[in-house]
Amino acid sequence: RNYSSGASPLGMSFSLNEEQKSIQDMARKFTRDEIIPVAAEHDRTGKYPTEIIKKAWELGLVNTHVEAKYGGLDLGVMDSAIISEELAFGCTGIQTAIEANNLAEAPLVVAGNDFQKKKYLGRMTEAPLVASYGVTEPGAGSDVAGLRTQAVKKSDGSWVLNGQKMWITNAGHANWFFVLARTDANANTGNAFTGFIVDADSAGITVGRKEINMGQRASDTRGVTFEDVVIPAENVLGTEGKGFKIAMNAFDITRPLVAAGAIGLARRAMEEATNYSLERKTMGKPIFNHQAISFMLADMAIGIESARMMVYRSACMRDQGEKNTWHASIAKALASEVANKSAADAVQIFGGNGFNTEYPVEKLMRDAKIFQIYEGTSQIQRLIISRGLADMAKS
Ligand code: CS8
Ligand code: FAD
Repeated sequence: RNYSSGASPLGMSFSLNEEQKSIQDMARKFTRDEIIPVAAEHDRTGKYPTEIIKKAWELGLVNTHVEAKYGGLDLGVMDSAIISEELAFGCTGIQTAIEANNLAEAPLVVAGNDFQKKKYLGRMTEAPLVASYGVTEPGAGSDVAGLRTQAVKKSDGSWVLNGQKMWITNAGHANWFFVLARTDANANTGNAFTGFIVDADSAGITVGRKEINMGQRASDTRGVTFEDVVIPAENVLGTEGKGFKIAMNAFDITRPLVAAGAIGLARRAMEEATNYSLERKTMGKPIFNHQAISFMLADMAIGIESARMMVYRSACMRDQGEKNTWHASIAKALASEVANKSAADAVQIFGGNGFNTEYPVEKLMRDAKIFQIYEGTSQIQRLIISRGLADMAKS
């Protein structure tokens, strides 16, 4: 056979290319030098990582998927996943603040027109701004079709937005919001909602207090109220009525990235626990030499390596233009569970020290929990996965 076209003789490659290796090196170095030294302080104070975001932005580690013609690096989901894992190794609170930009931008990547991309993605590459993705509400999180924020079209084509969003990451610092609102009371889900780009300085927007969360405390989460906010017609994203599908399609990009973040956290737990267990002695030997301990570490490696394969698979599928919703849900459900088990076991391996804030693993355990909740809970991922099974059985 002739493989001169560049195709792998095995049909599949498990190696990063040279560009991806250098992206990984850069993100790893940035995490080591800029995130790890300040992570505990941001966790303790809840201070938003403005300076870190600025430095990451200067290196191109933020807004990774913005196209070159709008000033971005035009990286793929796979490239972005490599960055997410590395940043998350340092602090998933800081990584979530950075990642939330990718989420806010994803609906524009999916459905934005040239004018919208130039204006709203372009400005993200001109200055270290942040943006937010506003879908969840106090009364509807998993059930996106149940959201109640409403937008009504006026005779001049502009829209008036009313409603309340909840748990919106970056809301206290956002320059603009992606907002999903009901625009047709009677249509089915696929036609009832419209996506809007809303400038954060529009009259009628009230941003709530920073929520005090269990973990990822560097990240900024708030409620946002929209009261008679006027949105120009040019800020309707894609086709009127098709917002639900745009919002869902955005998750096909970001769920692999969130899963990659969970893997970064799990890898940190594994490395911290391995190092500790090689040093700490009981019954005359390092605790690593008690099989009950080393097998917990082996289980972390099993989880991390398998979950990373699903992240890479779902990310590459998206980059190759294949529908990846089902695979992204598997990656997200698996990686978030691996992160939680690895962090809890790392605390166990550290013993009493694991329960104390002087050591890094209690933070990992608090930070891990949200991975099973945001970007679709573990139950919602299983809903998507099981529905997929039924569809496959019927086809
Ligand atoms: O409601 C859906 C769901 O996914 N729920 C979970 C919500 C969620 O994940 N929220 C996360 C909010 S953001 C967040 O947490 C940020 S965390 C902080 C930042 C971190 C850093 C990034 C559901 C339960 C899966 C679906 O609900 P249903 O109401 O049952 O709708 P469906 O019948 O499945 O679909 C309705 C129509 O939409 C189409 N659809 C569904 N999925 C997709 C995708 N792409 C395109 N279109 C889609 N993925 C579906 O085909 C239906 O269209 P029809 O034409 O009607 O057939
Ligand atoms: P609910 O939907 O009320 O679910 C409660 C429980 O019921 C969960 O265990 C759930 O899995 C389960 N459940 C619900 N429906 C089903 C079902 N059909 N079958 C089985 N079990 C079910 N949202 C945004 O839009 N933008 C953001 O930037 C954002 N950032 C967030 C940051 C943080 C720190 C947090 C906490 C949340 C964030 N969210 C964001 C919201 C997040 O996506 C939702 O909290 C999540 O989707 C769950 O929704 P809910 O909280 O309303 O829980």
